[in-house]
Amino acid sequence: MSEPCRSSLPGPGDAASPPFRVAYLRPAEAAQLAPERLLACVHFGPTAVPGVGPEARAARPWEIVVPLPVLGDGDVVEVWRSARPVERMMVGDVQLACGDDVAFASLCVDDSCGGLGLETATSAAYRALGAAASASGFPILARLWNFFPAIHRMESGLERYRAFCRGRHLAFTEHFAAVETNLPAASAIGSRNSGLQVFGLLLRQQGRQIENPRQLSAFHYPPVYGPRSPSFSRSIFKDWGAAGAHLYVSGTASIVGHSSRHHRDYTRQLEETLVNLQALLANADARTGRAFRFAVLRVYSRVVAPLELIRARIAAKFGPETPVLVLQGDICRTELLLEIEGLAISD
Ligand code: 3EB
Repeated sequence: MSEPCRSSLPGPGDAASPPFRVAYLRPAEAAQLAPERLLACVHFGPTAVPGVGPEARAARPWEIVVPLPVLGDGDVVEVWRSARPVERMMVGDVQLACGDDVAFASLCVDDSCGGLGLETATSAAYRALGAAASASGFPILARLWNFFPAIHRMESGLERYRAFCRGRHLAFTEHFAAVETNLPAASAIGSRNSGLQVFGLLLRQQGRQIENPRQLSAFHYPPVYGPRSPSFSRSIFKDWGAAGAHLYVSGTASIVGHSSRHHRDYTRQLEETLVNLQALLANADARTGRAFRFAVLRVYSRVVAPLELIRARIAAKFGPETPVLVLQGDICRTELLLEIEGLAISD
């Protein structure tokens, strides 16, 4: 991204503004922003917020660091800006920034939960998140990111991603009377940092779950992929009235039905993933009467990526103006080489 997109930052007093907007900025640009309206600044690339030591860090609770390498570009900050000033609070271990209609929640826990394992750590993290969401008046989990190390390593006889899915499923089962209709859009990525990091968007009022017609819903995956299916929706639609609408699009890979396609073929996996994203957007358009386009796209690549190919294919499918961030991170199935997620908007 040679020209970070700043056009989608809201102007003050704009009645038709959605409650927040998201843009990719350079660290130096993000550092200039007044904190009052910052829901979150997610730093990609570095292992620490540049120029901010541990003590100053505590004074800047909106800063989140995801130390996945940024491919083909310098460090990038994803800025989540509220249309209104935010109120910050801690509920248990969960840091919250609350606007009028949306809140941003984040927590980072020991991914071994003091030796009990990732499954226990995950259910504890999701219990804390559910409790904080309810207590803050933003009970809807709309869009969540999950990062933890060694996603494929075996732990107590189960791959860690599958242990994570089991812990998340348990917490959702306890928290929601009906799980399948309350699942957030999500991404789950293998990282290099320690700890289980969970963060994302909470809402006061429920959005609408929209699944992908080319893919079996992940929460219906058969047991061959693990003892508990992954608890997420393919996307969540949120209508902001005169200010337009958002579609929060989960990490999407080269999966058709429930099967991974094109093992070891990067180009074909990329193409299948883009067709999946197109099908999801078309389904959202059909169901909501909107015309969605991607405001930001993020690619997670297991290997150092063919950047020219990725940018060219995304430009061809979704327009040359679409901001794209490419990160190196591990995807939840070993045969999958990449995954793409995004935020789509409509007027
Ligand atoms: C897939 O479609 C790819 O476990 O939260 C994508 C997005 C994937 C989210 C999750 C997993 C998750 O199954 C993997």
